[in-house]
Parts: sequence; structure tokens; C-alpha cells
Amino acid sequence: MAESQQIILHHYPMSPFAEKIRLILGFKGLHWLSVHIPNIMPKPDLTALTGGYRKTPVMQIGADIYCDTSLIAEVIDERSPTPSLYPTGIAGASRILAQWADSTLFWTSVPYAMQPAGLAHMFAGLPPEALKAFGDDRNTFRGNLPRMRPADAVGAFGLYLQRLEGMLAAREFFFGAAPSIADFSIYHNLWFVERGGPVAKILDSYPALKNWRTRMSAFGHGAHEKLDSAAAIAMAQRAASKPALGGNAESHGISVGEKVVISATDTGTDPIEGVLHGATAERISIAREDARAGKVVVHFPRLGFELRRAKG
Ligand SMILES: N[C@@H](CCC(=O)N[C@@H](CS)C(=O)NCC(=O)O)C(=O)O
Repeated sequence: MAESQQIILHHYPMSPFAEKIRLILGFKGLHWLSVHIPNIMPKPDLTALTGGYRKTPVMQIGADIYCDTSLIAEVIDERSPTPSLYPTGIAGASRILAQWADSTLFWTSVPYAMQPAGLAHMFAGLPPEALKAFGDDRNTFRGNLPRMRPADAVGAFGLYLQRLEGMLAAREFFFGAAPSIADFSIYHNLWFVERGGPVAKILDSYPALKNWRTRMSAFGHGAHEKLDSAAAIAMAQRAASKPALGGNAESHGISVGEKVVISATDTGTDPIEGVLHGATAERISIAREDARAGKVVVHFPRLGFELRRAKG
């Protein structure tokens, strides 16, 4: 395969959203290149490609950079449509359940897993200054997102597990005999809690979910090889980005070629500047020039991001 067509995933092992994508790559039987990124800021090699987007994971194909797992999953599915992540008849419902799992369930699973016993297990052996640096980074990352206290997270997470268990009573996956995007979005949350040592015991009480987790993890991560972050930047530099997709190329009354700023609306809201390269009903693409990566196009899903005309 031409270098400019290879899938490069920028991620780190403990990231639940990265696990969602690694498992999708396994489900699709795809080969990919793996770039490990830091789990806290600064991330200079990642932001050379993204222009400031800092979340994990990011997917790169040549000089095209894809942010947010909802978009990354769509792009992987377009490239490799079988088996589908959005099967006919359940495409809308599976996307909406996935959106719930990536937001509400995620912000319940994290405080559940990170209650004191889970935190002690996950960060065992880490020097206190590294733990402090991680905590400070995540405080900035979360911004004003409301914080769920441990006791509330324990109650809510248990209730969600009970409901999810009920949904699997008569089927192998959440919408039937084959998985959809909803399965991958629910899975990464439980995968993260599983890493919480003593707090993971809660999962033992849900046998249908346990069998489903075994079926999901069997997809594996697909064949992959390690790649250096500097080599990934050089690959972007050598590649030409794809032309803009068709669709409503104008967005928010802003025309292609105008200077814009885009940012996530929930966490990691660091702004990304560039010029509007294209927009469709589902995604917004920004072109930008980087000293090391050259001309890149950074793609975002419309949902969960805000676009503004750049000042001045
Ligand atoms: N909506 C984003 C959420 C991604 C996200 O929050 N990822 C976490 C890691 S699992 C993150 O970026 N944490 C901060 C970091 O890695 O710097 C997506 O679907 O990709």
C-alpha cells in the first residue's frame, strides 16, 4: 500500500477511546501503524499535525488528520465497508446509543474507575510528581465539565450496567447478531473499568455483559507496527491532502478559504486555526500549514465542535 494511504493511529495504551478504535481496526481486519503519544500535555508532535487538538486518539492518513472517534470510525467504515459499523436499519439508533456511551456513560465510568481504590491500582508505582502532573493536566482538560462524586458514580454506573445487561438478554450484540458502532462505544468504557483492580469486581455480577465483552475483545487490534512520531510528521509532509468532499461547502455563512477557528465544546477545548477547506452535513475540514508537517487538512465531526470566523 502507498505510504500516503496507510492508517496511522496516534494513541497510548491506557486510553479508552483509543481502545474503541484499536478494536474497530481489529474488527475490520485492517493493518495500521501505531504512534505512541504522551498521555498529558505537551504533545508537540501530535499538535504539529492537528494544529492544537490534543485528545486521544487521532488518525492520520497521509496529510489528512482525523479528530474524534465518531469521525474516525466513519472514515474507517467508508474505507472498509464490510462488515459495517452502521448496519442497515439500525444505523441511526446505533449512532445515537454510541453518542450516549461516549459522553454520559464515559463521564460516569471515569469517576467510577477513578474512585480512590481504582486510582491507587491504576497508578501503582507512579512517583507522586507524575501523579500530580496527570491530575493537573486533567483538571485543565475537563474545564468546566461538571464532576460526578464517587458515591454518585457508583450508583449510576451500577444502574447503567443493569440496564445494559438487560439489553443483552436475548441477543449477542446490542442491536442483534452482529456488532455496530454502539457496541464499540459501550465496550471501551467497560474495558477501562476492567483496569481498575478492586473496583472492576462490579463487572462480575453481569454475566451477559461478560460474555459480550469476551466476544468483543476477540476482534483483537488488527496487525500493526510501531512508527516514530517524527516519521509520521515526515509522511504528512510528503503527502498531498485529499480534495474537499462535496456537500454544502459553505458553513455558518463562512465560505471555503476564509480563516476560521474550531474547537471541541466539551473537554480539551483548545482552539485550532486554519482556513475552511470544506464542510458537509456531518464534518468540517480545516486546512493549515505547519513548519514541520507542511500543508495538512484536519477533519472534525460537526457534532461536538463549534466553528467560528477567525477575528481580524
Ligand atoms: N470525543 C472524543 C473523546 C476523546 C477523549 O476524551 N480521549 C481522552 C483519552 S481516552 C483524552 O483525550 N484524554 C486527554 C489526553 O489524552 O490528553 C473522541 O471520541 O475521540
